[in-house]
Amino acid sequence: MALPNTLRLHHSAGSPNSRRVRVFAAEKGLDLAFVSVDLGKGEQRSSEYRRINPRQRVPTLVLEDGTAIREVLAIWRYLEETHPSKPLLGTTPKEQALITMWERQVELEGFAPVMEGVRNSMTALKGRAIAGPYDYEQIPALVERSKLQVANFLSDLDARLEEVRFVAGDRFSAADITAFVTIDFAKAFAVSISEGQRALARWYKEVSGRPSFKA
Ligand SMILES: N[C@@H](CCC(=O)N[C@@H](CS)C(=O)NCC(=O)O)C(=O)O
Repeated sequence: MALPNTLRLHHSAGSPNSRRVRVFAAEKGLDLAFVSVDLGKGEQRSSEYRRINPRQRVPTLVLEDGTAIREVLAIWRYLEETHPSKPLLGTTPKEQALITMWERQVELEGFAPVMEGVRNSMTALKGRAIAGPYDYEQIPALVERSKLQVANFLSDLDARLEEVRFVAGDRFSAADITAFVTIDFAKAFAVSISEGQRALARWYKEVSGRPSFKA
């Protein structure tokens, strides 16, 4: 469904959180107007962007009336409610609860540790270990723990995918989006699917064939 692109998504090409929204929108066939925020140049901290998002992070979805919605989960919820066809957050109460449960598990046990590891190790992020309005020094000791958490996450996900086709069950959902983005993001952190993780490799191959993941 191509809609007039009156919804503006402020995003960054290299930001995994932005990608979670771009893929979600692409799955639904939504034609958003993309506004690029260059994180390397610190555009998220400019006074112009702070007027849109005082938390100085991407992504932010700006509606026709100027309302700014930040936080991936809030943006997803808005897009799902306003464009319910091709549901990604579930339709029945049970399905919605299970997708939320799996998506949160993936975010907390996979995505967040990758983010923590990357932010505490990259030279370019020195003094910026946590995204947002405040500066925090890196804690290098966290990096090894993050790698361990990510390895455990991949192993748990492999076991889950031995039982089901997609992360939350038999249908593709937002939980798959976060899981896939996490695994791609983890490559920057030198952690990837290992040889014996066949179910995870099968799922990754299937999901990577979806055109939305080019977004
Ligand atoms: N909880 C936020 C996280 C957003 C976030 O951390 N975005 C990162 C990019 S992936 C960011 O804006 N970083 C800016 C910075 O590092 O200064 C969400 O769900 O949108």
